[in-house]
Amino acid sequence: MDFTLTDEQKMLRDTARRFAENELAPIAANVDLDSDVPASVIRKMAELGFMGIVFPERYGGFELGEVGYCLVQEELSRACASTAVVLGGHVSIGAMAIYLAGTDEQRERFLPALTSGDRLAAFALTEPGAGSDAAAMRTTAREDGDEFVLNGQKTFITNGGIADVYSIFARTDEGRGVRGISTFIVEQDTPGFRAGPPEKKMGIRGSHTTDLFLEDVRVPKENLLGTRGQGFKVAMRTLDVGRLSLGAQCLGAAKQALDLSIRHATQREQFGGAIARLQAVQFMLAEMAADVYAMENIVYRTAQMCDNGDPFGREAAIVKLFCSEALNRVVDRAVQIHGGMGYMAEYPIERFYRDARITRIFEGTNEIQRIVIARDLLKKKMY
Ligand code: COS
Repeated sequence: MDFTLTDEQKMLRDTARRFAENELAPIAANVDLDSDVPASVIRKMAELGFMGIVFPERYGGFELGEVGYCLVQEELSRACASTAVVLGGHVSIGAMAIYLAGTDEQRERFLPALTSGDRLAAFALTEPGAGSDAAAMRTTAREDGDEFVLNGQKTFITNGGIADVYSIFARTDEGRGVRGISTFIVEQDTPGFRAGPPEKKMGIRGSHTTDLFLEDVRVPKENLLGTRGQGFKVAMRTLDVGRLSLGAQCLGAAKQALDLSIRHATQREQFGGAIARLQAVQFMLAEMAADVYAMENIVYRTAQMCDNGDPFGREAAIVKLFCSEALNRVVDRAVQIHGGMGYMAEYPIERFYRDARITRIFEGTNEIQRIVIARDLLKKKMY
């Protein structure tokens, strides 16, 4: 595997790094405190082209692939997990579902405004009674003349209330199980469609997470994405991509937690010298570095597989599982190395620790990732 970056990829990474260091890091504590990623930050990401990295030029994108997108997610996540999650909800799942499932006409109709960042996207699969068991969804879409009429409730939706365009999954055909689910585009101002208030969360507080309510929401048939009955597969294919780039978010946060820990260990003095001279601290730093190195390798290897058009569903689940567990180990050790200071909200490590916890849950719990991995192994009867 060749991990050398092209000049374009290096430029993209450097742009993301400068933006993260100069514009995100200084406000990240306030983003958390105010539970809001400012609209100006989202606009700036759009100006820098982050919304279109992964999509083809013909839809207004830059065609820099998942590798390019992961580089950006990694850099943003070093500074502000909430901002990375807003971008992820928009690119990796919201707009991605339209790209993966849409016809050419639908892609042309919706993607340019999303790749430019003029409009923000969200992905709505989860329901109060359908979390890990996504196929148990009860939201319905009934055909009525030239329209579909949607009714139901979605929950825990990233970018809820601030997105303009929602990829929504609903049951079109009762009694057909996973083959009775379809994907629809619902625009924010459609009558009968509304978002609930933002949830109060342990971490990633700056990203908005809301319920969505659909009461006789009428959408034209042209808003049925791709083929009727294929919605569950659309959701699963989209989540493959989302899980991969979530690995890049974990990687960025872990690298930053490690760097902060190295700095603290070399500056903090106890028992007559820097705590970095103590083997107990060195062992923690070494374990953290081993996790970061492994994360970096599996994220970019899998991103390359995705860009090459190779199947990568099992690998994406491994990336999600490993990187989220590794990040949680890393931030736990980072708090330990920082001691009392690691527990205080005054220092960024406390926020990194809270922000990390969700990565083991969203985009499919790690228990679900284990199921995806094991099923694939058993289906193929080999590694
Ligand atoms: N790509 C394409 N198709 C896929 C797929 C993938 N990654 N994964 C599954 N499918 C297909 C299967 O091939 C099957 O199609 P056929 O019936 O034609 O063979 C269909 O989808 C149903 O798959 P399966 O039988 O595995 O469905 P299950 O109901 O058992 O559910 C899990 C599978 C548990 C893996 C799924 O419900 C899941 O991922 N749940 C977690 C949901 C989630 O991640 N939520 C996060 C919130 S959104 S941010």
